[in-house]
Amino acid sequence: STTPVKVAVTGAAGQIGYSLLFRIASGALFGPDTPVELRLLEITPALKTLEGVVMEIDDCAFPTLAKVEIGDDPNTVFDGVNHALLVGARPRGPGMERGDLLEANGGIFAPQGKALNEVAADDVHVTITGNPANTNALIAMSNAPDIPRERFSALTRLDHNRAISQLAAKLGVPVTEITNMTIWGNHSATQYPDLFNAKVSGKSAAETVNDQEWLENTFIPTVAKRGAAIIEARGASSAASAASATIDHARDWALGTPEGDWVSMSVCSDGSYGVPEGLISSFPVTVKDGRWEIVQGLEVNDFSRARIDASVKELEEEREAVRGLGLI
Ligand code: NAX
Repeated sequence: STTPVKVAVTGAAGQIGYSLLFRIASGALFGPDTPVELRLLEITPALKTLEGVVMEIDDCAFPTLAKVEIGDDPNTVFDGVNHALLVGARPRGPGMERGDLLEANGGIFAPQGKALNEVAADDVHVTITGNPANTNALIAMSNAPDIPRERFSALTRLDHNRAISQLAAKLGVPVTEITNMTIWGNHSATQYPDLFNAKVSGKSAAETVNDQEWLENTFIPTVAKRGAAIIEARGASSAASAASATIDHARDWALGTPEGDWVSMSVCSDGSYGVPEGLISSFPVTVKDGRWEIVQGLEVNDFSRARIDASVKELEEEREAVRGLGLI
């Protein structure tokens, strides 16, 4: 039989965890023939809740689930893990400034980066979902000098999926007709979903839509502010959709992207498209054999350029702030 793939999930007792763990255990990440071992990290006060979640996981009798371990020490939980999904983060509390938020998350992602550096498997792939995801990924990466930088990524796949869904709805086509979508920049309100390189049934999405007013004043803000709209409607932030996107991201990173298409991932910039080297920014990427590559040679028109630059500027400011705090 195959050796189980060890998958760590942090913030496992949270909202996203409650959806994510069951999907991973049921085989949604690596398919029905690959057993998985779950390694679940929580803070000490949440361990009892997590025990309850594990009771429910047990009760599903998932054939693909080999084992579940839980704990509050990253050095134990991350031991030998092949994939780490870092979901747990510190939300912005009342009166918290951005600097406070970055500092609080530095207190989570710096030690978790160090622990992964010490004990994770040599092939570890690290996905950061917890917000501010891009800068948390930068902090984790900077604290794990022995893990290659390309093994850290942050989640912009939810934004990518939202953009596909909005475009398909506008045109009245199935989501399967939409390809080559890109989210550029930061997972924040400044993100830029790009319809100029996206395709609908193989043709330019921007030309098919042929409505710059909709693109600019409806499509972009709807995608960028979707998280707030979900909170407004549901009374809680996106959870099942964020879990689903985390699965899509980790699965495509492990198993590859389809021929002719690409996905959006926030990865360490090599300077492509004028994004300063070392920033964790969202790009169009293809994946083969567990390695991503930024798609090269796409046209970036003036409209796109201005929006990408604005989002990247925000990432640079966040990087300056965490540098100032000594977190990277
Ligand atoms: P919850 O507050 O429901 O759960 C977070 C869990 O993390 C809690 O159980 C908490 O105890 C745990 N935690 C806190 N510090 C920890 C630490 N040091 N080690 C381990 N666990 C720790 O939040 P949830 O709705 O699950 O969202 C989790 C994160 O995802 C948030 O930061 C949220 O902002 C972010 N999101 C990111 C998205 C993305 O697209 N990148 C979209 C969805 C979501 O907003």
